[in-house]
Amino acid sequence: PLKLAVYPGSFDPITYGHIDIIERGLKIFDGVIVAVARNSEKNSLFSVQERIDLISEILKDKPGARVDTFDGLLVDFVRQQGATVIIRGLRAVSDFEYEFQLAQMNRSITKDVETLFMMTSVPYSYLSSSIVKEVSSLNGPVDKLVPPRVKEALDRKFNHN
Ligand code: COD
Repeated sequence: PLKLAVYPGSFDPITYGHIDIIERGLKIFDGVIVAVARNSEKNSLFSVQERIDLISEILKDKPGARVDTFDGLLVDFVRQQGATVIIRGLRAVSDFEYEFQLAQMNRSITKDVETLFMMTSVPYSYLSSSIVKEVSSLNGPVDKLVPPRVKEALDRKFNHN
């Protein structure tokens, strides 16, 4: 049977840090479903649809990966998809507390879904969607942090060029 993993998040917007985790996930699993949480719409820069469009553009040359959205409980979505694993990325120690809480809560809901943590790659260890939005809003360089499509979308949001 196919081994499927869900990589959930806000992806507001997707960065090279996320893409690195997706590519590494694809080496372990037959399929990776990048799942944009609908509950992350409030206080977001990009709408869920805009985030999906950017992600599908990036995934089009990655067979095995696809993008979807979910409402409600993550573990319910994971089971609906026939997946058994949630992939999460870990950067600094500061990620640990939140990730630990999320994984424990999901595990208390169901034992059918396992959370797998992947350490960030060194070049992306300081990279987050929030820092990208801040740098871009101040018209700073984000070329090494996000793909060109995402940079264009950020420039449009912040009325640059
Ligand atoms: N390097 C490595 N990993 C990274 C990097 C990087 N540079 N940047 C981000 N990541 C990782 C993050 O650590 C995270 O694991 C993942 O990529 C996605 O990041 P974000 O910031 O887009 O996603 P979050 O943390 O906002 O996602 C939170 C969820 C949407 C997963 C969560 O809110 C959720 O599950 N919501 C659904 C409702 C639910 O089920 N709640 C109960 C669960 S207890």
